[in-house]
Amino acid sequence: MKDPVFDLIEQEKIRQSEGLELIPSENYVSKDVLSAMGTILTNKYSEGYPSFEGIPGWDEAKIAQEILPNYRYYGGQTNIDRIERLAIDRACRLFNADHANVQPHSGANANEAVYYAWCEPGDKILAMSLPAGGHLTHGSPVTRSAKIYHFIDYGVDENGDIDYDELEKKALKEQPKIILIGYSAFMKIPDFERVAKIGAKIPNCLLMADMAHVAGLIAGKAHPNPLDYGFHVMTTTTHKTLRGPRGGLILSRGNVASPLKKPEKTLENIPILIDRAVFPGTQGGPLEHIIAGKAVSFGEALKPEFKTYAKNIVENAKTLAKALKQKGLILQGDGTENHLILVNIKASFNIDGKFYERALDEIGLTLNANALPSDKGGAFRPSGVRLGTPAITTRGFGQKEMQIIADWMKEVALICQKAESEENLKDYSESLAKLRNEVRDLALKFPVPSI
Ligand code: DSN
Repeated sequence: MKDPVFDLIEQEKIRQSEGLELIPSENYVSKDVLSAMGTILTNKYSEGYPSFEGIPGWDEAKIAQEILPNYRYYGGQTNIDRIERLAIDRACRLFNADHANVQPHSGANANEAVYYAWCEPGDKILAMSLPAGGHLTHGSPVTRSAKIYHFIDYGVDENGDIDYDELEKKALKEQPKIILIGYSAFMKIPDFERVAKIGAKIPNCLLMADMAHVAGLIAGKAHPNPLDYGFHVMTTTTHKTLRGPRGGLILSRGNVASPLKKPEKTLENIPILIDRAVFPGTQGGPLEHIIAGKAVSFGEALKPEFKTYAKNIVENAKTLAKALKQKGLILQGDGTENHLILVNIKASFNIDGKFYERALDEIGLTLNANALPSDKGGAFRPSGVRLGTPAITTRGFGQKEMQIIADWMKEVALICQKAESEENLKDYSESLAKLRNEVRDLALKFPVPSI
């Protein structure tokens, strides 16, 4: 009997094809990325690293042919080393970095490895608070890191921008070991230069940027790169705007050398400290099938057409934000400078984010309820919803389709307003079914690349 898992995968293919993905942290990989992931590379153990020695910088043809020296704990690495080395070199080119560690299994693992590389238990880390738009891994008390390190937070001002004065005041007072700029619900472009100047006043302060959401925009030159402004480390996931496989990545500036020798804790040695912190510090065997997928996606992001893609993501987000505002939806920060939009649906239509998320799901628009800064509704009944344009831009959506999505979102908000509760949505099933058909018709005109 066929394993029912495969039927469920087929169902999920239909859901993805017939619906529209508006969650700003999701995307659709290419066929090539998908093929690289589903390979026999999953059979191999390869703890350790390929060497950096004796290889001409960024000569892909040579890397693909030459037998590389390595620091691995298992034999049989001939092909694995070349694949991982291609991933590392492409990542460095893409983000203008001296070093890349492509092994983190996720963004959370990448962040944890950086804290472990640079901090001792009890050291201070200054990061954006979760309600302001920061991420769980930036010091939420429910995480392991928060039990080990001492997180201090900064927030956003009334315009939704980082409160740089607060950040500076706290940084100078607390003298943190890390200043972290990163977020999962923030619509502005950070002033990296200003933060780098603040960090330079604090001895041995590591400047870290968690750019998981905007890494693809940085790669496509539609967003500034923190490493160009004096930041030492940038972490990211590889599956959001970057459009690679689900996973993590750490980019850094500094000396690149053997991870075997224990280096002194200096900012110049950050690449080696990070390698040691990923393996053996916090992870075991790397997922080489996923690293192959990362290598392929980085190759795609190095192509000129990726710049167009990144530009279109931002243009679409700005158009969608404007259209939503025209329809009476109130936006946190009054709009967006990146790919992400945060709607205060409570203030707009007096409905909560979870109710609105569920009603939009009914018509095939997927986004997520999200707390707003100083939200009274908590994580389960927040006042906002978060949406974004990376996935629909991959499908080829443009300005015209943004207007149509804004129309649908307004119609569903009005239905929710009239229904007043989720149970009463059944009274509007005809209207919702009509919208569901419209979403499906449009979605099918723009196929998902890997399906
Ligand atoms: N879960 C991701 C997001 O949706 O923003 C962040 O890790």
